[in-house]
Amino acid sequence: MQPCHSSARPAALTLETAPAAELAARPASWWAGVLGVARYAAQPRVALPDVPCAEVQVDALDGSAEPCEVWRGARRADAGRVGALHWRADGDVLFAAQTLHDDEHGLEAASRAAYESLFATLDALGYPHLLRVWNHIGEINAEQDGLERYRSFNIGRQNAFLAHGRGVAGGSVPAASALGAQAGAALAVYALALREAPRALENPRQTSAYHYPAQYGPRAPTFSRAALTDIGGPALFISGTASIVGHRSLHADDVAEQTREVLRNIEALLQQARAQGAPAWQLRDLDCKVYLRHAADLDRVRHVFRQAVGTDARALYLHADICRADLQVEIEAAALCGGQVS
Ligand code: 3EB
Repeated sequence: MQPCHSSARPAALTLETAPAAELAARPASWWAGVLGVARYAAQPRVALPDVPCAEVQVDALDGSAEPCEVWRGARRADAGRVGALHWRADGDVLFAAQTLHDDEHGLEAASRAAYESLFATLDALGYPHLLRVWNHIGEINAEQDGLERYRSFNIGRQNAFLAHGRGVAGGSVPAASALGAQAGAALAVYALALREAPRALENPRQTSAYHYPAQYGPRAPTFSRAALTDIGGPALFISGTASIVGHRSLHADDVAEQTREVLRNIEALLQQARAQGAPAWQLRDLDCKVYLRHAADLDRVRHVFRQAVGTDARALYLHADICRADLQVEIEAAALCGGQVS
């Protein structure tokens, strides 16, 4: 995946996507500036050289073998471990990854524990501001003890925010996504955090997730629709975005139309970012991940996506359940190139 093509001023944070086998051959010097890795493979594999690696147990859909996202900072990074949490940080940005099994005390407790140890570490290291969090939950739509697992996760997550005196609505919540993973997979939480607070964005087409009505679960999800920051250059993180308008899922039986609705939501967020002084990013400037509930939808979704974005669109297609049973597709994005946040 090529980095910025139009950039006077690239962010001091870069994203590269490469197959796991290629990374294994990189020399130690190459790893010095790496903050962390997310590896997408149904089966977790060997550890990387002292770099936090989120093992996300989902399959890639477009033939790429075990794709890995590599986050790189501007300088040589420090690293450490606190229990199950592994972090690396370069003075501006911290990457942290953690997996926790939820079989003993349940998913709500595991979610709360994951976020509590994340917050304790961020506060201690001086990177208190969550920028972007990725969550993967095995059997996310399954019911357990009378509640859908995604809804139990939301309770645990929100309780951790509250226990650490963090706001659960408005400008202080991070961009995020929450997707499924292989049955039996440990809860995987990985995140980017900053020394300075990013700007949270909401989508005027959608009810803020932290204000969703109780029909979607006893506790609302704690995330913003996007987060904008400037770390050497501008960077925008668009949360997992689904076919939701207001708070309702739309086009339940039409994955192509769901994809178009997602793209309208992402366009609306790019517009919000511009209103906040971000560069005039277009869809083609984004690094995307496209999550599909059904592998058989790949061709249909990819066709709509390429029609809208162009054939050189940068997208990784992953097979994962979406957090509402009536959603078939979700897209997230990052813009890391060019311009200036004024
Ligand atoms: C939605 O808009 C779709 O719980 O962290 C998207 C992004 C979704 C993040 C989360 C959930 C989350 O509600 C689902």
